[in-house]
Amino acid sequence: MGAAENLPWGKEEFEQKLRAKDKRYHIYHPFHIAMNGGNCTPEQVRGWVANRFYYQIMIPIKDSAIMANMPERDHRRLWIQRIIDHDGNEGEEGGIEAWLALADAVGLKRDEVTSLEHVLPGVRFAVDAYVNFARRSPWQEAVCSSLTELFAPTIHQKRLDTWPDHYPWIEPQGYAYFRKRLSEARRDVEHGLRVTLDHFRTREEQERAVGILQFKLDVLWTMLDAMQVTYGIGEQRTGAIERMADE
Ligand code: AHQ
Repeated sequence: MGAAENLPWGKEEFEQKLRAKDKRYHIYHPFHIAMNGGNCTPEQVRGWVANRFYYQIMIPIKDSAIMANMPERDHRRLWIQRIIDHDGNEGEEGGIEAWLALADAVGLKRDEVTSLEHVLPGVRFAVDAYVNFARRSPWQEAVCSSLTELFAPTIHQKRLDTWPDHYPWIEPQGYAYFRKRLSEARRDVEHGLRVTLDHFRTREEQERAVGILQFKLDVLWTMLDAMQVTYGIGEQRTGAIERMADE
C-alpha cells in the first residue's frame, strides 16, 4: 500500500465515505421499490409488516446489549432514549405499540403479529445476526452499525408521501410510526455519527467502520430478500401469507 492509501481520512471525508453507502440502502431493494410504487398486494404489505415486527421488538434488546457494554454514563444517558422510543413508558406508548397500530391498520390481527408466526427464517436469521453482532462487539462498533439510520428519514418520508394514494385501504392512523421515526432517527444519528467519527482513527479502523455499515445494510437487504422470495411482488402472489396462517 502506498503512503496515501493508508493515511487516515479527515472527519469530513470519513463521514462522506459512510454517507456514500446510501446507494446500498434497502430503499433500492426491489420489494421496497414495488411497495413504495404501489405495486404490492395487501398480502405482501401485511407480510412485510408482520416480519418487520420482529426487527422492531429486537431493537430495544439490541440497544440494551449495547448499553451493557457502554462504560460512560454520558453515552448511556443518550442511548437509553432509544430503548424508551420503542418500549415507551408511562403515558408515551412507544414504537412497538405504534407498529402494532400499523399492523391493525393493514388488517393484521394483533395476536398473529405478536405470536411471530409469520416471521420468515431469513428475516429471523438476519435480525438475530444484527443483535448478536451488537452483543458481542465493542460498543463503538455496535453504535457504528446503527448508522444505516443516516438514510432512514428518506425511506420513512417516502412511505408517508406514497402509501396513502397507493394503498387507500390502509387506515391512516397506521402511519404514526413512520412520522415518529423522522425526528428520532435524526436525533439518533447525531450521537451515533459523533461516536463513530471520534472512535475509528486509523485508516484501517475507518475502513472497518465502513465494512460494519455494509454488514448492517446487508441485514436490512436480506430481510427483504426473504420476504420477496416468499410473498412475491405484485400479482404473482405465492399465497404464502395465507398458507402460513392456515398451518
Ligand atoms: O424503525 C427503525 C428503527 O427504529 C431503527 C433503529 C436503528 C438501529 O438501531 O439499527 N435502525 C432502524 C431502522 C428503522 N426502520 C427501518 C425502515 O426501513 O423502516 C430503517 C432502519 C435502519 O435504517 O437501520
